[in-house]
Amino acid sequence: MVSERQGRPVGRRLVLGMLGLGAAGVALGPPLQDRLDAALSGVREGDPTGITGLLPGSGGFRFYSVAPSVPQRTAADYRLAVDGLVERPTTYSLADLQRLPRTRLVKDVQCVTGWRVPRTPFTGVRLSRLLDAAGVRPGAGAVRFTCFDGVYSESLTLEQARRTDMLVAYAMDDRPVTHAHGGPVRLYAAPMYFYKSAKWLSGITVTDRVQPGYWERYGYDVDAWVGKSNGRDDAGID
Ligand SMILES: Nc1nc2c(c(=O)[nH]1)N[C@H]1C(S)=C(S)[C@@H](COP(=O)(O)O)O[C@H]1N2
Ligand SMILES: [Mo]
Repeated sequence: MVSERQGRPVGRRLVLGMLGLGAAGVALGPPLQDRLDAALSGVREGDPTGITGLLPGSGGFRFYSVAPSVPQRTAADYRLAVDGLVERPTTYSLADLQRLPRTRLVKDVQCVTGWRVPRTPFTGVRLSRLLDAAGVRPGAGAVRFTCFDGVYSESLTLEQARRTDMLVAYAMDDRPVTHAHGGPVRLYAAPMYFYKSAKWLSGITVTDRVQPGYWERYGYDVDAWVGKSNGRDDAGID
């Protein structure tokens, strides 16, 4: 279905990760197994990080979801909770987020499997601002992201999360983030492979240490720096 002409071979460590995926599936029982099978149908198309589709007019983006269906959240009913090891747990509406100082970044989006979309603007609030507003408590070391698809999760170290190029984004391509792209609000972890950019973001929880995210349990690097991780340093990614 999806042509992989621009794809690159899946790296050795990713293949090892996929083997782990099969073994984990056996141990975890049928419902998850179904989802893993669905995800693995993506692998057969050369892409291990989810179900992919290339929609007409998608501008080169693929749409990924490890969940079979995802509820819609409107601008009116969307909520983002910031909690965990913080002084002031806070819940934001979309309007609350949009009232905060905004940051627009324009960089290439890059999936770990090799596809890339050049110069894609994302606009939102710096993650560091939300962390500072909540007041991170001593002893915290990481941030965990949860999603209203009920399945996906991601994580960053606190140091990574405080970088100025980590956004809680409500616009992509200078338009509201669409449902297919994880709207109304998704994470945009600009310096990392796109699997870090959790879609349908519903929770930001400050934790003591990193809890590996969805794909990271199956072999992906937690520290997903573009060009420096997932065994692809010498794979020719430019
Ligand atoms: N909630 C959620 N976030 C997710 C994923 C997912 O399956 N579920 N897939 C990740 C992967 S592997 C990629 S490449 C990007 C894809 O974003 P897009 O669908 O907007 O292209 O989202 C990331 N965030
Ligand atoms: Mo991905």
